[in-house]
Amino acid sequence: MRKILILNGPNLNLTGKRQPDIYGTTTMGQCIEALKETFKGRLDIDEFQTNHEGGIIDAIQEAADKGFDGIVLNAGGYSHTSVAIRDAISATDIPVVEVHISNIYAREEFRQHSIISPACSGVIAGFGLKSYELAVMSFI
Ligand code: CA2
Repeated sequence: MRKILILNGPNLNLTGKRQPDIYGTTTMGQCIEALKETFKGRLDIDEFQTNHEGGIIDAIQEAADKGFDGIVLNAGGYSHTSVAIRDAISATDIPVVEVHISNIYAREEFRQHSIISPACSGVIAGFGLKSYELAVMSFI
C-alpha cells in the first residue's frame, strides 16, 4: 500500500481553533482522522506538523527514506517566501502536491504567489479542508 505524508507548516495546528471564517471549524486532528478513514485499505496516511521552516525541509528530505511515496504539503505562510523549501521539493524523488485550505488567489496580494508551486507536481487550493482529500486522491 502506498504511504503518503501530510506535511503541515506554521500555524496549521490552529485550524478549527482560530479564524473559522477563513479556515473553518474542523480541527486538523479531525481532518486527518477523517482522511485515514476515507482512504482505509487504499493508502497509508501519516501527518507531521511543524512551525519551523527547517523542520519542513528535514521532513521533505527524509520522506523517501522513510518509505513515503508522496507528500501533500501545506507550507502555510512559507509557501509565499521559502526558496529553501522549494529547493528541498526539487531535490526529492517523490511527488509533492501543494495544498491550501483557502483560495490564495482571492486573498491579499502577498498570498497570491506561491514560490513553491513550480517545484510541485500539482496544486489544490480553496476547498477548505476538503483540499487535503482532493490532494490525497491524486495518489490513488
Ligand atoms: O490557505 C492555506 O492553507 C494557507 O496555506 C494557510 C496559511 C497562510 O499563511 C497561507 O497564505 C494560506 C496560514 C496557516 C493557518 O493559519 C491559521 C491561523 C489561525 C487559525 C487557523 C489557521
